[in-house]
Amino acid sequence: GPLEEMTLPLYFGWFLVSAVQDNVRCTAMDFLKTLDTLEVFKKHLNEFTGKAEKEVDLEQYFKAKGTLHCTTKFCDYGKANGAKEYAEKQAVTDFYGSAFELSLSALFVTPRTVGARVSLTEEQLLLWPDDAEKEAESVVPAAASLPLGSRAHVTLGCAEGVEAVQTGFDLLEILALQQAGQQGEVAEEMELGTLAYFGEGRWLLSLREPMRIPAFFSSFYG
Ligand code: 2AM
Repeated sequence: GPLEEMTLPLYFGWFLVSAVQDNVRCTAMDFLKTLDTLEVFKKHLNEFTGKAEKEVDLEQYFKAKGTLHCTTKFCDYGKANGAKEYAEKQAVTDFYGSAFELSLSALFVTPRTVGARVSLTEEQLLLWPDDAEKEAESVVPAAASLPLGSRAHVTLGCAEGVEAVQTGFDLLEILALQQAGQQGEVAEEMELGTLAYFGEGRWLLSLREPMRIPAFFSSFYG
């Protein structure tokens, strides 16, 4: 009946401890503030605005999307493929409510989304669905050939009208380019790390020091 169907959440994931959410948000905001002042960014500004020489305030351009988390499995209250199987996985039931440390290893920006790449440990990969990358294949054809966990990220903001699910696709696109041998054009050495440009408005800041963030594995019902 309807009650049974409601027992599965909208999604499972790691939820950043609220005390560090502001930290991560501030780091991202500082990055955006710096990015849109860089000459190398301005040179490619039309990829964001559609027009040459217009200014863009990236902090306004991206809208926040609620509580910061790294989705492991989008269940859509049970309607998504494999939702029930995921919820019943041994690791999922064992680790439900447990504390983890997430490693945020890069920040990325595209005309659609801004996010943080999460580099998962072997233990964290136990909670990662086997088909998370393959599921993105229709959007990012090379996704299925990327290592497990490649899609792991925290959505930090989306452009007007863009859904959060896009953030993972944007990350996979950049990683697929890297896998194909494109290391991106080194654009700037920043305090936080090295900024590389991958064309079509795609920017990746590899952090010198990954951010280690406490997070709880849990679920969100909405
Ligand atoms: P996100 O993981 O990129 O932030 C609620 O919409 C949450 O589920 C968001 O965090 C969103 O994206 C994620 N989400 C929505 N649809 C999804 C899908 N089809 N596959 C994976 N994650 C999805």
